Amino acid sequence: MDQTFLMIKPDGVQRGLIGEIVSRFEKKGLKLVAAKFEVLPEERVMQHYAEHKNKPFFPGLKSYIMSGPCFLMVWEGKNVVAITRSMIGATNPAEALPGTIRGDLGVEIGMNVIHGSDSNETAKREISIHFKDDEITSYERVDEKYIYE
Ligand code: IDP
Ligand code: MG
Repeated sequence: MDQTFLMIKPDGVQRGLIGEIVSRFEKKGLKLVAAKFEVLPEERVMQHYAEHKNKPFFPGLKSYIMSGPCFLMVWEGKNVVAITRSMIGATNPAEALPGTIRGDLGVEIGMNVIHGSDSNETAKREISIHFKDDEITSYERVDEKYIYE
């Protein structure tokens, strides 16, 4: 099964949106296989956002992402990367469609509530930055036979 790395950012945590966001993925039929709650250490922020380290917005992004605890998760499901990216919506919440997490819950690009991996390769890389193999569980959800054909 495919896996992805999703993370509720400090604004989502501070605004009390963890339950709302987790609930959307649960109801979709995706499976939570790992989670932790922490302030990201600088070293992992640098690895996670390596592709953006020379962008003008990077200093602001780094201080935002380290400004409080994040809720880090690994979710599993068929096509989970594409499904969760579409549920999350466009990077800028002002452009994200209603019905998406960013479209419903955010206003500005610098406070866009949640991170989601953008490809299977990125997902593997990001999961390995934030989780050890033995922190990821494997189990059957009882409703799986009514989710997958
Ligand atoms: P994504 O989160 O939708 O994949 P990316 O382009 O990978 O978007 O950017 C990573 C994160 O960097 C965004 O989610 C957002 O928090 C931040 N970011 C991207 N572009 C800007 C910007 O122009 N201003 C401020 N923050 C930005
Ligand atoms: Mg990205």
